[in-house]
Amino acid sequence: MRQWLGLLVALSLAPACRLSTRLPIFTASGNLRVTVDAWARLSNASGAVTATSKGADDVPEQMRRVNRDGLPSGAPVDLVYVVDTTGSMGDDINAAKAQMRATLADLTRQHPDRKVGIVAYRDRGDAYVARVVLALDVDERRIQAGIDSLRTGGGGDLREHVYAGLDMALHEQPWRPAASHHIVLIGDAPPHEDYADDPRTYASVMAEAARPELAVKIHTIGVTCDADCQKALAAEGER
Ligand SMILES: [Ca+2]
Repeated sequence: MRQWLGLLVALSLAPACRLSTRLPIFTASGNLRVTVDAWARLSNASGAVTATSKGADDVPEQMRRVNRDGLPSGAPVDLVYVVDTTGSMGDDINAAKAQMRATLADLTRQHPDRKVGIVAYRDRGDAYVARVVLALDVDERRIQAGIDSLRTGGGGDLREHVYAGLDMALHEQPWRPAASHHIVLIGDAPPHEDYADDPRTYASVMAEAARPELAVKIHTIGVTCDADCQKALAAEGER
């Protein structure tokens, strides 16, 4: 039965695969589709950019693509990276670190009045669930140092506490009232939708992001699932 379902979903994805090579490899469990859909659900609501990396080396290019296609020209810009720092994200974050100088230079050229902040998130049971790594800052060295300080670990099950990361960025960053507000979410696993006792949900973050005084666009960069991630996907499919 699972094979038939897998075949059906694979066939339904086939036209999209012809249109774009950026879609990650599809697995028989169907859960990767869950990740892609969860990301699009976050970014489509506000007309933000939905990007998918082809692999770790493609992450910096996708970051620059969001800057090019997702930010308004001629306005002050506040941009907060909300980053999954669980174990499977190591090579993707290293790629972002290595090209952060070029990415920032690119951003500054297009948007001279810009501030950048960073929020890291993991999951329950890890060293932290979410934390502010850098409050919105104009200084290039501090932004680079913030990115360089990101370490990966933990994660446990496949899903991570994406909504805790977004909630922290929305509530605990010093957004400038007159700036255009943007989150760039970078991760490879879908959000936990099963934390019934947690107020941080899809509905809560979307409502907060849409508040007129805040008006934050949530752009997403879905990271291609590496070997560890594939193993976790397969495990979830068997539960
Ligand atoms: Ca997890």
